[in-house]
Amino acid sequence: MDKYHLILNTAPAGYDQYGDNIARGKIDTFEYFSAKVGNSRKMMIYTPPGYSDNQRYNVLYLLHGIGGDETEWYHHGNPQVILDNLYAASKLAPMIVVMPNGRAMPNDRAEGNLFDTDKLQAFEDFESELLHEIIPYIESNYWVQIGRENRALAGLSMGGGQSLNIGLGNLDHFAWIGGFSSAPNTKAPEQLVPNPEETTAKLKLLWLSCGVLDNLKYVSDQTHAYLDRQNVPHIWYEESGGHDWPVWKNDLYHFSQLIFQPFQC
Ligand code: FER
Repeated sequence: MDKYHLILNTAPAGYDQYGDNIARGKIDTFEYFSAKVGNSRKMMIYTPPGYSDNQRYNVLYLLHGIGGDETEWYHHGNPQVILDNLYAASKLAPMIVVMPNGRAMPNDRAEGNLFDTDKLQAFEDFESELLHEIIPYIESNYWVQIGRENRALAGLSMGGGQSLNIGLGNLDHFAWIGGFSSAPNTKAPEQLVPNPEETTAKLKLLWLSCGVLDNLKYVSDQTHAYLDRQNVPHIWYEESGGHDWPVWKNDLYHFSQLIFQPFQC
């Protein structure tokens, strides 16, 4: 058994079902003008039950895959249901969840050939929009705490690769990072973590997960193997399933409970 392998139970039945008689958060769409892209863009934002200016919230930036846009988590993952249920069970630290569009280009819809060079480049270009426009927008419009330990970045597939690339490349911005079934846009491990000691000192959580039936699992395997060799603490969660929503919903269920609080596994 390698050092950082984690066995977690799959989320319990009902975790993604609308709970009766529980407090609910809100999920809405916000439009903003992106100077980077040069037009109006959208993101979805979940605020938790009881969201108010009585406290300051952490922020999870949650990214979609190559076939999606800012609505993908909402349409396929029901994050607001999963998170409402976890709040009702007192399992989460207070956080808002921001679901931006990770394809930073004028037509940011998931249409045409999703592997076109300009579309793949737009997933790279998103880094500067996230750091210089989206985060400042959120921090000036929501009751949030500002600082690396109050920001998490996670995503699925293409968004998993973005989270690892952007998160590990900007540890002054993020302390909690998750790659779910990360795609081949993930940088080579030596580029992701060129200085293992520095990364280890700054990280609060690095999470890697992938379904055992996923054809892209080699990406996570090689990232995990390097982190293991370099003694960089991380969670490595191999779960049942393929490149699909039951896996990513299960990842959100677990990852959301680990961030912004003392390690509880
Ligand atoms: C690839 C295969 C899959 C790739 C990206 C993906 C950039 C993304 C999949 C997804 O987001 O679901 O070769 O290269």
